[in-house]
Amino acid sequence: MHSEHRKKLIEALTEETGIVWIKGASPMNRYNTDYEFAFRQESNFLYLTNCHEPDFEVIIDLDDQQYYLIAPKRDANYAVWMGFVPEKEELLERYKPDTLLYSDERDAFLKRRNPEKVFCLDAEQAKEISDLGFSTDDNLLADALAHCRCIKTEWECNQLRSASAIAFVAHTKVRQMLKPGLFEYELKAAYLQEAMSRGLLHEPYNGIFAGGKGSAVLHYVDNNRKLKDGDLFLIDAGTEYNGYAADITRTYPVNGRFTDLQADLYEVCLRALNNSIAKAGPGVEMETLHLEAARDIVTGMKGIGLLKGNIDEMMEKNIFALFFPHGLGHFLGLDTHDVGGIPKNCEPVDRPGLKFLRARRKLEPGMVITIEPGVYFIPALLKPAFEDPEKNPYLNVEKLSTMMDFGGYRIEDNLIITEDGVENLTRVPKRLREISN
Ligand SMILES: [Mn+2]
Repeated sequence: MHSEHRKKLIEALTEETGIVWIKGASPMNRYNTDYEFAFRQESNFLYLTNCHEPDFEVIIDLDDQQYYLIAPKRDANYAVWMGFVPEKEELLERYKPDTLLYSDERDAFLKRRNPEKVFCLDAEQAKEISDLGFSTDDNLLADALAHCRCIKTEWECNQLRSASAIAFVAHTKVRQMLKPGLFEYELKAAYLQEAMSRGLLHEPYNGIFAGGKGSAVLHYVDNNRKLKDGDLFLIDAGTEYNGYAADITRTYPVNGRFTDLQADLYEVCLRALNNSIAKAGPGVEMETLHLEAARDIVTGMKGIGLLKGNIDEMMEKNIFALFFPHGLGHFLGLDTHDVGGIPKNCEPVDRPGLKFLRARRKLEPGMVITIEPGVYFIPALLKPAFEDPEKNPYLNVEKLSTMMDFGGYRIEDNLIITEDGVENLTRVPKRLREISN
């Protein structure tokens, strides 16, 4: 599986001569203390090696396709404090490099090999090699890896399926527990219990467990408030399986039953999601999906009397971005906001709502994306809009002014783009009758 990833990279750099060198991640500490964060390998390094251990390096020779893994030379002191130091045979068996080197052998190896060019991930890593007197390139490699990583292999799709399957169990647990009076962190604890007790020790991102007005804060992570009867509850939480992420959001009524207005708005958000999923597939542009979802939201909100006026005009004047200020979705993989979403030659857009779209390209089979429309009532956006003569005519100010603590909705599924459409990885229920009594 990882040999396939290395092969893809060699193919992507087929015009080039020399070697790829990447330094994997080192442990990270909390400020200047000896408290060490849980180790998570850097994603490009993980992609090429499946090595979850700190302080390793990799060399891939573009000329003869040899794969070298460079292990840190550890001393007895390390074994005493940090744990088991594998023997050379164990490392060969575990990672199957063509050659295993130790860190103290690296410079001599590079001198012997004397590559025409060394391809590095970034300027900082390149400096370590150029200081040794070799010619480096820190431009091509990151793009080549993004090119490889954005089309998933079947093995990668299976990791993503497993991540989604466990996230399903954890999301279900939270939905079943939800009731007024609980603290947001109790739900987070229950979620993590389900994931961690299945061996998933890493979160792919800091989960959002937000009741009431916190649900309208896009990256709310305080998770410390008490849930109130009648409020919305938004959970945006994933799992990481062999490094691959699930990223799932649901919005529920805290007390198990939406009010009529809450239910109507839920349906607006859900319709935008369902329509986007129905339209997604090879050849479709993410920007088109985004604007069509925005149109669904504006149309739905007009239908329930929160907006008024001509839909085309509201689209033109970016009224949608007052309620849906983030991107419709992003690539998903080893990183939650995975690489490859925005091609290098892509012109930046400054349009509200679209400028945060993290995937702006034509979809192809093997790409994995999230679709996550949202409808939020954010005082920081709405209050100035009430006073803005360009926007005010489209807003039902009287009604919207009463909704400053209403919160918001986001519903998010994970999709694999297939030859003829999509495979939806997310099974967490989302129909109104499944989540509200
Ligand atoms: Mn997401």
